[in-house]
Amino acid sequence: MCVEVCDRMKGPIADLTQKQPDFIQPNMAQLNYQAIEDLVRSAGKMMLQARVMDGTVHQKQGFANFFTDYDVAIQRFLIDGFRGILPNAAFYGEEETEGNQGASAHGEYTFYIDPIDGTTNFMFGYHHSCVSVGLACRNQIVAGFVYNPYVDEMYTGIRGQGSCLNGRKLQMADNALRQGIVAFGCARYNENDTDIVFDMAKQLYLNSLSVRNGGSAALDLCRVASGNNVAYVELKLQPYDYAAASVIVEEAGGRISRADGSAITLQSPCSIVCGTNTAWEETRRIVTAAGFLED
Ligand code: 2AM
Ligand code: CA
Repeated sequence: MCVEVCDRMKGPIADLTQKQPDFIQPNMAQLNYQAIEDLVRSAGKMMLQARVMDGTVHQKQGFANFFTDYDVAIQRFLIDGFRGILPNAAFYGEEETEGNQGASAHGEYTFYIDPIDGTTNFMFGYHHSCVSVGLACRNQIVAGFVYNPYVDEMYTGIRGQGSCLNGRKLQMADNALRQGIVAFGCARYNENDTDIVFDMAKQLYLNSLSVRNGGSAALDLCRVASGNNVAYVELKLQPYDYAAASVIVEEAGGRISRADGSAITLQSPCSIVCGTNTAWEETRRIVTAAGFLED
């Protein structure tokens, strides 16, 4: 439960007047958000106990596209648990496990699950990975849960009720690019855009305090919500990478969209630009100037 606004977040408050789409109010009686949060936290603890050894790492299609036995085990654990919390829900997860319907998931409620976001970090001991779970009601994300077990940080966002970090309410100040750190993602499976990514990264670097490449889209998005970063961009991500964090960012007063400013998609991959109102606009201009065009 959220209790107060972090000191760091005080300052000019983001202008929310530009973006208040009608959103679905799910039947709250059906939803046990605390049970979902508890399960996500338990899944995170499974990451802490994992020992990534030879034989537990596997390759998916494409270069440097890995999954481990732990990605699969955690997704199984989550789907089993969510079935008990919200019977008849559909599942769009990253891994191929029983119950995962992928992009064809279609239901009154759909869980978007990335059991380990930041799998490469997880494999190489970076201690910067998370469990990411978004819940959609009739194709609109209504709640998001992102848990980093290494630092015991739980981000939550409930549509219309705000977002929190470990129970403290988040409210972003409207800082410009030059006032903060910008993270960008560049997954190796998206090599077509390599030149654009690094042209863009150079401009972000020159127009901000500095740049970072965190390796976990969900955590980089949540760092914007908490005010620790001012913007985030990645040119191709899957819905389970950003679904949960999208509501956390928006409820903290931030912006998230595709690079051209249009709404993010939940059935197919898209580019993601996120930031304070000001930094989001500045970042989108830089991405466009670097020559990026959405597929
Ligand atoms: P992952 O660790 O769950 O794979 C890093 O640039 C970001 O891109 C991470 O959030 C990472 O998520 C994501 N990413 C990397 N390769 C991916 C793939 N093949 N499919 C979806 N997301 C991917
Ligand atoms: Ca993953």
